[in-house]
Amino acid sequence: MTQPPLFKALTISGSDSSAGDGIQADLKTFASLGLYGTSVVTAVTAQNTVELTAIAEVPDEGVIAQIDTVIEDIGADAVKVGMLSARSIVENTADRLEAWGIPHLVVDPVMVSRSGAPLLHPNAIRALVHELLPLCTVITPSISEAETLAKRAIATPEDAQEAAKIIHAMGPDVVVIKGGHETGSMIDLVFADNTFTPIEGERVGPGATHGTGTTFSAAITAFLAMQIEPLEAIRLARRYIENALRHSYPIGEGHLPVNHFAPLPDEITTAISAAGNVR
Ligand code: PXL
Repeated sequence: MTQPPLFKALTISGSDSSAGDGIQADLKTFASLGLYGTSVVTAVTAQNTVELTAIAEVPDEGVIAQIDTVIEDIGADAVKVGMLSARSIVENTADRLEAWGIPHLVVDPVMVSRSGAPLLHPNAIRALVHELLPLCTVITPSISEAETLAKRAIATPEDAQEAAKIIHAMGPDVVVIKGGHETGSMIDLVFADNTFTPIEGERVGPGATHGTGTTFSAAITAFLAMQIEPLEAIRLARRYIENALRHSYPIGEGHLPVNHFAPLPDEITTAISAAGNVR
């Protein structure tokens, strides 16, 4: 009997002790979409739904060993990078991913946590742009992250288009500037193949926001691992995060964690079956 494919996705990111964000959100997303998820921890954060109280970075040798050990044996159909914290972690991650030749790389250029704590040292941004972005398939900045990367303010849709072009020129095949965290428009702007595609989202909330950006980029990674085309992967990931937000857990005193295991919309189960994944 031949086995159907079991797709694998790797996340390289920080641990969130409240399990709504970071590595834990990534692994829950991968599992709920039927993938085998693996993880490389870059930093251990002490977090709850209200605040982030401490960060302990994993030493460089530890990060390198985790990447090499997982990929050598298990491999990865797609990789996601989230919280990298230090410049040396950015440099080593880029070096190892380049050496292994990853098929799809999603970069979520997280810079501050939901509660406002720094997740990337300012001196690491250059390394992110020059070493990681040339390897990147899809990058998912928020508006403020896009402003930092493109070094220009975004006040209008035209500004966002300009920023997307600037970031695209740094290497990623597809740039998604997320509208979700801002008030007003909920439109994600996608730039790929010289074309802008707005992806309309439903605004869910307020209140449930712990882990939204992380879960969105993890879901894109999962769909890319299933060999789904980037634009469709982004559209499906939008549906996935909306559904997870709608069913968020009433936990803690702060931002509610999204529910990764909410029953999936038919559109998503159909896409997973069509991709041939086993769930
Ligand atoms: O809000 C993003 C975030 C928060 N905390 C941890 C993370 C990330 C994103 O990757 O890793 C630990």
